[in-house]
Amino acid sequence: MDIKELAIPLVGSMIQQNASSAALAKKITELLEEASFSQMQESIEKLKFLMSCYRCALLEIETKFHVLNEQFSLRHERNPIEIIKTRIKSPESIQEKLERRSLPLTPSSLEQLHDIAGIRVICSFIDDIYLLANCLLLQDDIRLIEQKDYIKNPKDNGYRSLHLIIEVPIFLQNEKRFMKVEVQLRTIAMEFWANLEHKLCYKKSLSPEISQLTSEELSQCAEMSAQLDLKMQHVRDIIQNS
Ligand code: 0O2
Repeated sequence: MDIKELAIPLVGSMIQQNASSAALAKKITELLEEASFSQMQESIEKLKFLMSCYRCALLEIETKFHVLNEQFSLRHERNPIEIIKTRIKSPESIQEKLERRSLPLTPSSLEQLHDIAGIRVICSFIDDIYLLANCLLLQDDIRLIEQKDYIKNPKDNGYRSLHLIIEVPIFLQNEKRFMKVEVQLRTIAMEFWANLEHKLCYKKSLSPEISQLTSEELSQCAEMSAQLDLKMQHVRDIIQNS
């Protein structure tokens, strides 16, 4: 219930009864506490609902990739997907991102983040990444919001992956909701590099000397693993065309 609906008649009747200002102040404090507690409860319920919607969206997208993998293996006798990982962003990471963007911790600002639900698809070869991404984006219930191709345009540190922000509908008891999901597609070699770089340096405040020493080495490793991806794809092409 709205605080005004509670407070105005109550405070009015207390004034009529000549209640002391201390009693009035106490009652108003109690009402405010009650109202903020119920608002907090309401926000928690909304957050729980939103997180459940993100989990449902991940289920939808994960299934789509399993279906594509299954179909491909029937036609080509090999699976383009090695591993699928899903994650819901941790509360600490959500809080850090909202603070970085000067947004309050509310359900509506949470909806402005695009990567609360994330799925990572680890592929065998580079061209499997584009094949899977295209197949997903051709599905008529998927909306592409944003695409970042860090394979064609690697980050300065050497990071490579294809990132898609998509919207997928989920069907609830009485409604259809479009939920955003971040899809990261990469090869085993890209995953190997990104996992180790994440452990060692990503978002860590290393000293300028250490950063300078390691960044060159890391970008060389990224270049080597990119070469490895190309060589493995070449070997596959020779075998496929033989
Ligand atoms: P985590 O811990 O993996 O969830 P922002 O999310 O605001 O930092 P932006 O532009 O929204 O930046 O995202 P971008 O560039 O598309 O990258 C988002 C995700 O890609 C990151 O999520 C990482 O998972 C991965 N990523 C991007 N750059 C790097 C990198 O240099 N090294 C590694 N190892 N991973 C990277 P989170 O939420 O930052 O981290």
